[in-house]
Amino acid sequence: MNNKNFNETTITKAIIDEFFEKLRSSIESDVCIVGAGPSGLVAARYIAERGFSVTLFERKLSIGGGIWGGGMMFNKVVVQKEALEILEDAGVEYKEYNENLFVCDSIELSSALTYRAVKAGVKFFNLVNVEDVIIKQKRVCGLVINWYPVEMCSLSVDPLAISCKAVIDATGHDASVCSIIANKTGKLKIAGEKNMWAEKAEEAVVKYTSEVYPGLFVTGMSVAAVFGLPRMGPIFGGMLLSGRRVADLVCEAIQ
Ligand code: 48F
Repeated sequence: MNNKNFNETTITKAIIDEFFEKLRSSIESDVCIVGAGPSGLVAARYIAERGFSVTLFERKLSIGGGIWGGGMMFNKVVVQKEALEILEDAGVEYKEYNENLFVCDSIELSSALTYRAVKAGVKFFNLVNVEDVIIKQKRVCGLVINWYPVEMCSLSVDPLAISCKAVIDATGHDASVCSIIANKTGKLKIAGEKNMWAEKAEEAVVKYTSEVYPGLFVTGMSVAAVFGLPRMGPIFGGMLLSGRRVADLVCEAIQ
């Protein structure tokens, strides 16, 4: 039996055709987000829902960043009251622990945030590492990308470049994109995250979510790294609220 509509090479062509169409349509987008943790996923969804094209790069195989592991691999996620609206908007169920704190399942949260972002039209590229930015006229206007396994294996392979109107650093504790700019331009300072103080950190991470260099916005734990805020540990409301806030700021800036 030889069915040309259903054989190995046709399956291969289907993957290649569809992947390259997605890649080609992402060479120029409105917003690029680096990092698919809670803050990046929330930002991606809310920006895409407002009609902007959003491309998200995640260097790991899985999407979700630090959500999966909950706290110390106990896969439950704690969220404060202020962020419940975002859980509800994603269709995530939660349980009241006390009048301030609520608990949801980390697997459900990670999957739901990812699903909502996909359905909003966000284009995801996993296994892709952002290794540099493009700066023109003192403004970030694109990213330099390569396969993460290239970096893991220290291969000498040149990257590719893509352009956008705004970049969001949602890379968590690393603040990868901000660090690149700090190292190469000296125009941004990374203060470094401080010791744990959950309540203070949760408030501050939302307050300091902002544009830190023309064209570059920061959200989530990267905010704590850049501004020297305390870490908050395994509570995720601040990450969700920071993602929603950066979405507002970026949409306002590029409209
Ligand atoms: O760390 P991560 O989940 O970021 P977040 O949104 O959330 C932090 C919480 O998970 C947790 C916490 C809660 O209170 O403190 O830690 O700030 O996700 C960041 C993602 O960015 C990816 C990394 O693999 C992770 O999945 N990432 C980091 N650098 C790069 C990158 C890079 N250069 N290119 C692509 N992806």
